[in-house]
Order: sequence, then C-alpha cells, then structure tokens
Amino acid sequence: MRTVVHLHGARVRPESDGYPEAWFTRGFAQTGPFFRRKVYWYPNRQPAATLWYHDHAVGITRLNVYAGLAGFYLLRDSVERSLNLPRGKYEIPLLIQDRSFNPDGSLFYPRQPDPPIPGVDPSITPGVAGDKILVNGKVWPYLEVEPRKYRFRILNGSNQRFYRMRFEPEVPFYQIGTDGGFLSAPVKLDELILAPAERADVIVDFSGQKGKRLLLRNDAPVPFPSGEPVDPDTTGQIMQFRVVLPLREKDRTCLPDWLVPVPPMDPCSAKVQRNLRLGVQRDQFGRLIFLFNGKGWHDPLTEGPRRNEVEIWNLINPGFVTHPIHLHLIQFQILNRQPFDVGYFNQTQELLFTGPPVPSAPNECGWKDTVRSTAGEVTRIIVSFGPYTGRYVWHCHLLEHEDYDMMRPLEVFYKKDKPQPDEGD
Ligand SMILES: [Cu+2]
Repeated sequence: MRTVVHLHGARVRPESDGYPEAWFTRGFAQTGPFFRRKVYWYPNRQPAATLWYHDHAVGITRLNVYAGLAGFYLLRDSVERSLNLPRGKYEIPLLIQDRSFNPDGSLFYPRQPDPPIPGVDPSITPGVAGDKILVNGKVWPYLEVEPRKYRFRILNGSNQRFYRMRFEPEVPFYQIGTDGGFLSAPVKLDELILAPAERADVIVDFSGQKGKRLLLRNDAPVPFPSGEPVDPDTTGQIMQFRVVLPLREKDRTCLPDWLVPVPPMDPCSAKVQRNLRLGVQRDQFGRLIFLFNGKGWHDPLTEGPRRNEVEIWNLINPGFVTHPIHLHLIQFQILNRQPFDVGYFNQTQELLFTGPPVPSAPNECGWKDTVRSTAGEVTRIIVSFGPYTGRYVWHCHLLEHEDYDMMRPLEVFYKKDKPQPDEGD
C-alpha cells in the first residue's frame, strides 16, 4: 500500500510535508517520483495549536484515512501554560469520524457510486458518509465527567461529513482556539460547525450539571448544507457526557478574558489577488470530477506565490455544497464572504454580487489552515507565504474531492532580497 504522512497545519519544509507524490510502500520498496527522505523533520516552531497528521498519498487519501491513518498532534508552548486552562485528564482530544460497517464488523467503503458506472470497477464516488458516528474510534461513546470545566480539542476527521454541534440540554461552551492556535478571546457558542479537517479548541463547563446526561447532537446535512438531513436517532448524535463523577477538587482553572493577540492582516498589504473557481464537471465515464479553475492535479502549476508576499485568494463557489479548502505550509485569516448571482456567473463567468461582504464569524477570527468555501459565495482569505520555499499543495479536504481531482500544486518561490532560514531551523 502507498502512503505518505502530512502534518496538517504545521510549518515544515517541503520535503517533510508529505507531498502526495512523495509516497512510499512498506520498507520503502517503492517510492513516488517526489520521494526525498525517509525521516521527516518537524521544527515545531509555531504557536501552540491543535494539529493533526494523516495520510496524503495521491489518489487514495480517502481510503487510507478511512482505514485509520489519522491522529492528533498537540503542539504546546509557554503562552498556553500561562493560561491556566483545564489540563491533564480534564483536557481531552475528540476525533469525530463517521464510518459504515459490514456485518462481520469490518469497515465498509463503497466500491462504486450509486448507480454504478458501467465499465469502471472499482470507482471513486463524489463523497462517502458513514451511518455510524465514532469518537476516538468508538461508535457513539459516552464520557463520564466531573461537574467542572473541561477542555476539548475537537477535530472533524471525516471524509465528507460536516458536523453542526449543539449540547442537549444546553450547557455553556466557549471556543478558545481555531486550526492554528488560540483566538484573541473566548467566543461563547450555541452551536459549532466543523467541516472535515477543521479543529476547534473549546471549554465546556459542566458545573451545575451534576447528575445530568448531555447529548452532543449533530444536525448537519450530507453533503453540507444542501443534502440529506441527519436521522436524529443515529447520525444526529455524536456522543454523550455523563456528569456522574464526584468533583475531586475545586476547579481552579479559568476561562481567560483574553488569550493571545491575533493581529488582523491588512488587505492593503496584499500584492496579488487570485480568483479561484470551485467547479464540477463530468469525466469521460459520466462521473463527477471536481476542479479548481477547470484544472486538475496534473495540470501545470498556476499558484506560485513569492515568499513573504501577502496574497488575497477569492474562493468562488458557484455550486450547492460547501468545500473546506486547505492550504499547506501556512496559517491564514478569513477576510469575509460575499454572496453572488450564481446563475449569472455560470453564464458569463462574471461576479455580480447580491449583497455586501459579511465578515467571518467571531470564532473564525483566528489562524486557519482550512476554510469553508460556502456555496453561492466568494470566500476571501489573506495569506502570507513562508518561511519556506518549495513545492506544497492546496486542496479541498472533502477526501473524495481531493482524490478526484480538487488538488493543485502550490509552489512558494524564493525572493532574492530575503535570506532563507538555515537547514534544521
Ligand atoms: Cu470539495
């Protein structure tokens, strides 16, 4: 089996980033054309964040991740330690995934779209959603908790399924961090949406909930947001919290008023703007193929930013589903989203806005490496590329889209007047 590991959200050199064609097989018996090294180097030189690692082998990422190649990578720093947040057994990572199973308990993954494509077997489908929800590998688990504050690192590690989460009955919960680190201040939440690959660092306060059973619910349709509604008795549930453990000691942790400064990037500093259209068409067999600006993985490079230059990317989504767009190497900020006339755009390829730009939600105003490019809107992100140069990728994180064929090379070019960091930096 081919595999290559990508540390999602990490700032690493290209040869350690898990380029999709840098794959290898067991014992490195076979290697892909971009394979450079057996041992990857992770400098860990970035703010504390909820990172994760997963397979990134070209064409089969959806299968390798579905089979289990994904895990957390929690990066810590002194700022985090100074914040007096819940820690130890009161800090729990929650990896949410959906799966389906065969009667013998083995994983089920469809070998064909429905209806099947004549003459192509097996074949990719436009998206796979399981009928069971798993947290940390267990189907619909429960967690016994004390009546106090907990810190949860929530990751959506699903292939296609979004989660729109809510506690039932309601309980105070606050988001303190995004993909790339802490927010500037906690944001009180009623509900939390996570697309595949997005993370949320949250504080949940179970004090005052003694003896209660709280259900973490999900009501995100598949595909999101225009697809099938969830079944409230199955996929509408994620896990249960039972506030049944005695309080071991007084909860001295706090929910800080302020976390870390997140200075907003200045749109005027952008030297380059790119319009990137998220599209879908049919291949020669009639299957759906997803593309950026009509281009697939093997088309020549078009996104070649310069190191330390700021760019604005306008992600234009004239479709019906939201795509989570992930850029390797860097953490970026979301500027805004603006609705446009989709019918007019599909006829003329021109943007006719139907409303003003809407700033990103308060819990999105942090460092992000994956952004929901929402249906019928232009989602604008601002990015400064660096510190490394070289070949990376950007792609949709719906894994069936990424594999066919919504992934493009991203090459950061050296700018001669700026020194490069040393090897081993
Ligand atoms: Cu997509």
